[in-house]
Amino acid sequence: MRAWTRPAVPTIPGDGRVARLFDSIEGRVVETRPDGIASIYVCGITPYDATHLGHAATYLAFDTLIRLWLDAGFEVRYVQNTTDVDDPLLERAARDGMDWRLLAEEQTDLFRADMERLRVIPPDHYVAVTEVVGEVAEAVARLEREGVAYRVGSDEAGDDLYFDSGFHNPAWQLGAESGLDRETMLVLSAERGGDPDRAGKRDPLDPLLWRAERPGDPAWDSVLGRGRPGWHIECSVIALEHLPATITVNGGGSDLVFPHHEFSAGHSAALTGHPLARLYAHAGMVGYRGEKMSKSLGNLVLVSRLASDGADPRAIRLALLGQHYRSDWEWTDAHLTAADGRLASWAAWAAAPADLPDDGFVGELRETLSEDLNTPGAIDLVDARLAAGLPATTPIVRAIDALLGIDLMAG
Ligand code: 5CA
Ligand code: ZN
Repeated sequence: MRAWTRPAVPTIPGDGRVARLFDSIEGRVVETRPDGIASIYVCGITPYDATHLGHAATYLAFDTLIRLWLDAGFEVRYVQNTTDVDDPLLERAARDGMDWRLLAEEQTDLFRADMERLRVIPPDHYVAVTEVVGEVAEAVARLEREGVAYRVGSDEAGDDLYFDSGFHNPAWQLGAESGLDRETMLVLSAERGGDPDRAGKRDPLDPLLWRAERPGDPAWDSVLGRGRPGWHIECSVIALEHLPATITVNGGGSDLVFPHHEFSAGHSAALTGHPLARLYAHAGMVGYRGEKMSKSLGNLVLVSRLASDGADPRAIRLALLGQHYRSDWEWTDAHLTAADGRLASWAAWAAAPADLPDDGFVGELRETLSEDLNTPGAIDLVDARLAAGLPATTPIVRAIDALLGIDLMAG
């Protein structure tokens, strides 16, 4: 599938730094260790109610990581999916009396336009689940042959297939990534698309790999008969299709830690014998009016709405980068007002940059950002430079563009 237009990313003088990042398994900030090529898979949207500020904040976090890797001279390979067939999307389409394909297409278009206006670097491969149904079915069939997937019969349809989360694999163990106890896993599984109460499973936590066709449900012909993919396996298969068996970073929001990332990693380990990723990174949740901003609650602030109300996309970007990616925080209009003021003063300061070599500031910016994507710290550094009456220089203006994605000379 087509992604979106890549923003220009200037090069900056001097050497970039290898980014350090909080790893959910280790529970601490560690060095990202790209193996020559830096590979990353970030979970994409389920295309409805796109693009709210929570989505945008998560993609901006990984955009910052990619910008740091590029600055450090790595070749980056980036893959993102879109969950263009799944229960929540189908439910929304049914609620609105809309064809689910049309809803997915419209919302994916809107998402692309929003990513482009926020100058987010696009993935090299942007893959819809509906493009890989055959590959998913083959992967599930292989897991069944190897005894890691099993069938659960249903009255209304053929057999569904489930993943045996108790299988023995040196590259994966249930709970290693999330660090959660069983009770919490059961609660989250029920809340986030799982079906712990379904009879006939080996373990209530075992996730669905393949759903046999039900009347009125979208389905595809495959080696498993007619049906459609489960949620976690789509990300394992799409990542494996375009990236090495063990990628540098697997990313998404913290609501994906369990069950989604835990099981994507499990499926992937079962298919390859290797861990899915060296490092699992999770962005905090953006809230609005007292709750997590979410499609199910409907407490959304959309990027496209802010833009059509006249917000400069650079100010939206600056407002989101003003919070540390790992914290949970709440959006208010004041964030945008403050970012707008900051953008205006930065742009005035940078209007005629001095053509001087860097005086060490770019190094400080790199060092700050490379320590777990400290974007608020980087913004503070620029603010402090302005407050001190020090000039904007060409290297600094280029660094703000390359690393923070904000082109102060535009607009
Ligand atoms: N399609 C799946 C992933 S395979 C999915 O979770 N889609 S989503 O549309 O619900 O979310 C897209 C991305 O935005 C995910 O990485 C998710 O973790 C993140 N996200 C969702 N809500 C928020 C929020 N309120 N704050 C920050 N990130 C969020
Ligand atoms: Zn995913």
